[in-house]
Amino acid sequence: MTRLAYEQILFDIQDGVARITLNRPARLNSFTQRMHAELSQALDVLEAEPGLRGVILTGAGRAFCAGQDLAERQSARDGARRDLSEMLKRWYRPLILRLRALPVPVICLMNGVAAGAGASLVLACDVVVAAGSARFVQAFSQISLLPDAGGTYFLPRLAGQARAMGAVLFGEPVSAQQALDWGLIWQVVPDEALPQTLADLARRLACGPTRAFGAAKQALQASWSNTLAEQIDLEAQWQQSLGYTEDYLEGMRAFAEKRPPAFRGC
Ligand code: T3D
Repeated sequence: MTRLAYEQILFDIQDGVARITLNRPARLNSFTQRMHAELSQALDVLEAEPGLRGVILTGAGRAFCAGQDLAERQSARDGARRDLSEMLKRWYRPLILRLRALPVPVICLMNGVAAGAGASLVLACDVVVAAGSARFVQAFSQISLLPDAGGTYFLPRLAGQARAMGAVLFGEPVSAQQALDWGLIWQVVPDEALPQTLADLARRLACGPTRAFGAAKQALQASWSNTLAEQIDLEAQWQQSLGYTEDYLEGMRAFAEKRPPAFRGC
């Protein structure tokens, strides 16, 4: 398969932590087919990376992501109608499912506005830290669509049905503080603290108990559809496996020696 040069994303891995930056700032990092292809290629790399310890996803410039690039949709101008499910099946579905399935935390550093499928992408991440000026816009109803890329799955589960319906139908922006209050995100930080926050998050992932993080991610996802009994059984299975890891032994030693643990992610 031909490898693409990364033009619409920035992608690197340092100390086992991958950083993906959506990089079309003039178009608010909206999704094109090209960006999807590059993201897909980056995910191929991540899925094959045995030393991966976490992923941080962010956007270049003032926006995180404005959803689908509407300039790629010419139907209003040329009158042609298109099957919108094609893009969703080909690109958005695998993007969301692959990020959810990665065995390491995916952290979204939401540096600015997230609209349409960009908002759904944020909600698919395991942890979201937003800049104080960031906002969610459920832009879909403005162009007579419904939320996609998992938006109708994540929104009611995280915010509750009433807030999800209000936000989706009326499309009013949801500020970072409101998103925090609604339970959509984990933290809000001042805009000027974003570079330091990125560095801190990368360090915490690089030094974290990667296997335990991955197990927690998968168990918390499974809890949305499991019964209590199934969930307790799943916890026992994961705990059995984690109990044999080097990092568990290191954690126990560090506790006994009254020092911080030095996890190696194995
Ligand atoms: O089609 C399918 O395949 C189905 C899948 C659908 C998935 C979807 O995501 S549908 C939803 C698509 N997204 C939107 O409808 C959002 C459109 N954008 C906005 O509502 C606003 O731009 C924002 C609320 C995101 C930000 O507003 P603001 O005032 O901060 O910025 P702006 O001035 O509107 O935008 C700045 C520039 O970015 C502007 O270009 P210009 O005038 O400077 O040349 C604007 O046209 C451009 N831009 C913003 N969003 C998009 C975009 N260009 C292309 N596609 C966009 N989505």
